[in-house]
Amino acid sequence: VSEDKSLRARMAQPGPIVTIGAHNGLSAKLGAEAGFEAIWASGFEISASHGIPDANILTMAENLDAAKMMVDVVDVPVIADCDNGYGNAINVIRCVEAYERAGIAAICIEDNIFPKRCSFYAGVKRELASVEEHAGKVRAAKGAQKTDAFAVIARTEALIAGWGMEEALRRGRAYADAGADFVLVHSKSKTPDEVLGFAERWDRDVPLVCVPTIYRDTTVETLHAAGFKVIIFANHGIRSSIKAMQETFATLRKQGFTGSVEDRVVPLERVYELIGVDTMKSNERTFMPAEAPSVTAVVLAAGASTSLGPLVEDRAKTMLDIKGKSILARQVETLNTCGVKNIAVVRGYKKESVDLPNLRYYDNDQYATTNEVVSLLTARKETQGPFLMLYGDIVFEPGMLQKLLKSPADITILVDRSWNEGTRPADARGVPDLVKLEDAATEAQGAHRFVGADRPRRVVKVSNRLENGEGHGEFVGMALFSEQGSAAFGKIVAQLEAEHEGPFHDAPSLKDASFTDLLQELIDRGVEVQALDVYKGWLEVDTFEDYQRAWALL
Ligand code: SPV
Ligand code: MG
Repeated sequence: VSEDKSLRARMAQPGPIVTIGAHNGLSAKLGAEAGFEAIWASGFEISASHGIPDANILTMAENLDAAKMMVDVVDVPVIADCDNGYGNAINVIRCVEAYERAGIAAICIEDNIFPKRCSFYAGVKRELASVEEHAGKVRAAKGAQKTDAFAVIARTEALIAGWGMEEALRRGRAYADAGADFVLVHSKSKTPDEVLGFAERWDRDVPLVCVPTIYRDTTVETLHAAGFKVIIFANHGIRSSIKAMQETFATLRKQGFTGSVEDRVVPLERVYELIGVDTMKSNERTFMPAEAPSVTAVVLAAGASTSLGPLVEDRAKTMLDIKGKSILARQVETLNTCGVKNIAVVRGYKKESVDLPNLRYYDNDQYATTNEVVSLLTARKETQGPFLMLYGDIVFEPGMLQKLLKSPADITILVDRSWNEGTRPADARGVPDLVKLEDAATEAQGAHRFVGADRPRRVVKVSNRLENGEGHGEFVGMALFSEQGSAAFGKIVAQLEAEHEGPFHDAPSLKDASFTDLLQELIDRGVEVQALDVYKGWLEVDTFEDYQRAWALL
């Protein structure tokens, strides 16, 4: 027992040690918070909290577990009610060893025979151990403790059993003489006369303990003045909680809505405070890897498709149905699965058809005369922090997105290294956005089969005008911007808007620019853009043939 949790240390100080009964960690915490000097791990409360009588039905181990819960969460001494020591002197020895090891300040053992009955139950068999036997248990307990800080309270039930004052005093003295640190005299008289009378005749140096449950109008001051050092309010915690729960439950049952009991219950925050959620949070911050800031997805879905004909007569391309689900619905599902919950969609062509729930919408009403960069800037608000740019007409495997989201780089794009394997017939594909990488093995060297390594590579060029053989892969239409990446993006875009005139990379002007033109601008201005390899697993629905392939693939 540490010094501050020791009852013996506290005993040397003046004034009463007012103790509150508890049955678990939470009730012990409330007791300590209310300012009680010690916690009484009450057999009455612990049994009641298990829903069973206080009659040595619970084992020592169960009582010890409850007491340990208390020791673990309070800084005041915990006094454990150990009934009759769970058996004879031999049981008492093990009891002391176990409780002292657990950090309990003191145990209390009473002279009931095993199995005991709660002192207050009327009409139950009540037998006391002989004074010699109980004094022997007290000696056993004192002999078993390892440290001076530990204390043993010997309790006599002589008054409870109706054996009279003389017997109570005889027993109290015998236990004090056997080495008890305190003597508890228990009474169920409605007046304090018995315990006050006992105290008056007490002729040992050993301090006294009482439990004023039935003589309920006697104050701590009176009892302390009479000679009681420790005063135990043994069971008022659990009794008040029974009353509170009963009333709350009855109201809830009747009213059928939780607001009906809001004024009877503590706010959730009070529970969090009691159990130390703040400490847990700060420990999370200190000891656990920081979570990546949450990413917002911006889906570019404004453009009108020229080559899908009647399929997109009444809807935006992103709303094309593939096996019962639109492209956008599939994207949202995958984004959510990967933990991306903030999703913004830029609409344009047939914007009213894009109406999935829980998304934020931005409209590029100039979609017919502008391109991706303008669309992206329509949702500028969403690009202030980490964001993920996504074309609205791609379907892809979740693994690709997972891989991209893990990238530590400031700007990362996914590049399909299988693009030139002929999986997309030349006549069916649009003009692909090709990506040229630094240090990448070229197709000519036959090394592209070894791609897919997780090592990111720097993008040198991205364009739909790269010659065959010059590009190493195809831009998949997904790009991730970190906090820094989005800051660089924002700064450069602002400059471009203010100053740029004339052609812009592959586009005749900034307003006609695609996302890849913007990427090239970032690269040309020295911003590093990294590529992560993927190998198939996605497709862009641009033509009728793409659409057919999507049906076949999914
Ligand atoms: C207890 O709290 O379990 C006690 C005190 O032993 S009393 O219930 O009053 O006996
Ligand atoms: Mg008890």
